[in-house]
Amino acid sequence: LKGKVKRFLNVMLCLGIMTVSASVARRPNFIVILVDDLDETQDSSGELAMPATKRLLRDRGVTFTNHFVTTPICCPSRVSLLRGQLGHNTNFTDVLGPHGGYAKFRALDLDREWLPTWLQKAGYKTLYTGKFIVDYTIRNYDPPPSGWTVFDALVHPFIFEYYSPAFSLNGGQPRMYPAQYATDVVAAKALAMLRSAAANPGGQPFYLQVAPPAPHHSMHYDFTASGAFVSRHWYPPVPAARHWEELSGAALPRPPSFNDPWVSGKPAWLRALDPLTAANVTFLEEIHRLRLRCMRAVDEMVEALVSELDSLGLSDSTFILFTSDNGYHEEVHRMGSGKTTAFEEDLRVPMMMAGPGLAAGSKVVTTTQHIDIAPTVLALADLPLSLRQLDGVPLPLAAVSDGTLPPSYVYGRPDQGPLRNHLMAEFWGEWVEESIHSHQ
Ligand SMILES: *[C@@H]1O[C@H](CO)[C@@H](O)[C@H](O)[C@H]1NC(C)=O
Ligand SMILES: *[C@@H]1O[C@H](CO)[C@@H](O)[C@H](O)[C@H]1NC(C)=O
Ligand SMILES: [Ca+2]
Repeated sequence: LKGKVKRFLNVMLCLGIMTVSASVARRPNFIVILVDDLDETQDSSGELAMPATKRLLRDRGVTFTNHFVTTPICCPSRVSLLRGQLGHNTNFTDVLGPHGGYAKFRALDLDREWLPTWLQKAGYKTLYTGKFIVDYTIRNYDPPPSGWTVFDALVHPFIFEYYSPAFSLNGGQPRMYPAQYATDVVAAKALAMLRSAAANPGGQPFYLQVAPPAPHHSMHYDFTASGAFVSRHWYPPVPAARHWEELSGAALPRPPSFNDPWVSGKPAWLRALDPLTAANVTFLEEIHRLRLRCMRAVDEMVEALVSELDSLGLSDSTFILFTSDNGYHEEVHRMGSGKTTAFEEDLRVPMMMAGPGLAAGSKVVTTTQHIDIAPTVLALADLPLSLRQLDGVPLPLAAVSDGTLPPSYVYGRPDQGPLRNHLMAEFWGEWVEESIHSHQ
């Protein structure tokens, strides 16, 4: 293809009709797939549940083997990712108000300076579908966050209803998809967005973020007749009917921290936990299998997106990333299932990236974090990184590149040095046990 482009440009030059815009390389496209609560340490993101994702992203691209979130819970993590900024600097530190929630997001104007806005100013089409933040609801959906050409997001209280999700398109009246499977609805929307971006006669590049709510627990809410909140309930995640019987032999790994027998020297809240019973473990293993089965539909979605990219001829000009908003723990350190702790299970997440110039099957071992994703997108799009709010640095791609990354692509910043050997993680709020034994 490169040869063809060169020949075409030569012909244009000979004809003397080379225009200025033709001499500027087209900026790359991006697809960022952000799943919900997928761990890296407990085998939920492995070959078993996601064979296509591994084949299409790991084998064709780069795996980041030490990638961590900065805040191990969804909403702060999602906002940090899109602003390239740590939670104590966004000051968006929780799921709901007063320290998080959509009202606080709006009050802090967090969508004035963030990745979609920067990309949009540079001529990108910016597309979003799936879960944005938990507190984007059937009441506050309008106005939607700014910066998106199309914003089609799940709305609370239907975000974790796997079989009847509801979405608001560009701040419009929420629409429910009764009996349809959430991940499949997100996949269909993402594919439609991809096709329409590809068909764009203006040739604008695009940034597409796809955020299925899997494999998060299912949640149901009770309200009074007048709409006041009464209570919320956690239930196990719900796989698509076609995957219900799969992976019945899958088991949780048993690391040394499994049902930790040595809790002395651990934090007081952890010492206060009883050891898990055999019944607890049986239950948690079943949750694990349900999580894996939920990832089967995500795997199909990834495969459909990549094969659509291939057939649209966009694989050579599109970077595709796969990661999760936080990790997850089950039955380690005596905990049941959940996230938000400072344990590695909750902080470490899968991170794969494929695209033009990235060596197939390569690995980056340097410590990287979600705050590095926005700077990476900016650098690959050849946009300035001078924004003061960026706490992250572009991902270290030089060693895994075939030399065709933009010349301006530099890992790190002069004031921070190239190599990071630490990670930063912070969390404010309450630790919640998500198992069915803890209805409250
Ligand atoms: C951060 O938000 C909290 C409320 O969640 C507020 O009390 C505090 O003043 C804010 N901090 C800054 C620096 O704005
Ligand atoms: C373990 O089972 C006991 C008894 O049913 C229950 O009280 C406890 O909450 C369970 N622990 C977890 C982590 O699920
Ligand atoms: Ca999450």
